[in-house]
Amino acid sequence: MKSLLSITAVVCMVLLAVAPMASAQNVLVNPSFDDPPLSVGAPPSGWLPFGNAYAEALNPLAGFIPLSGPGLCSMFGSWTGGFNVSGIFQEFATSPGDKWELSSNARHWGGDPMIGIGAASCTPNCTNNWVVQKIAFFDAGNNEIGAVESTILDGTYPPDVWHYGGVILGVAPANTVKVQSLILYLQPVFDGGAAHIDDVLFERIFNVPTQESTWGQIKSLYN
Ligand SMILES: [Ca+2]
Repeated sequence: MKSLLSITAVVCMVLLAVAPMASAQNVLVNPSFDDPPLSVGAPPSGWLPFGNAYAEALNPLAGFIPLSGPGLCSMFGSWTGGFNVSGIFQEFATSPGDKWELSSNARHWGGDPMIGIGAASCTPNCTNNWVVQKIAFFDAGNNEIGAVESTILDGTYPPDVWHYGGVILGVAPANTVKVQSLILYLQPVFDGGAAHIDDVLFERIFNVPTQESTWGQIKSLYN
């Protein structure tokens, strides 16, 4: 028969073994766009930008009101006349089955607003701009093999306030070697308006054992 001391020790070991793995943490560099340089035309430090996407410092006269810290990311269309995309992303190694969550915050300024769906300029053919947060998975050939995304801003969102975009979850499909977290500004034609982004959270989610399975392992020590 096991001594009480040894059982206690084993139970403690089991509890440690089944405790949640290291809690998920934000893997993004400069997730709040507060790292320098914060100047007109500067790319957001730590991010890979394309099209029109820039770090901006607090400047109420230009509509730059960060959600937190001294900076934010501002993005807008490229005005090419055809469908175009501006944005920012960061990428990380990952494996099939890995779970990733992304959330972000977006705002547009009343002095340079995006146009709402249903506005006069939206008829008969709506060409309004919108912004999405996106998780994309890639194989070794750099082919996008899976993605999830959600709209975080368009002209129907009230201006001059921050909007939390909610959380999206992506699970890496077979053959995944890389994941990207992206914020994308989509401009179908010529509509204007800038989107401001702040406080992006991208984290790998680890499975946490259920209470039932934990208790089951502890009970097994006494059988
Ligand atoms: Ca910030």
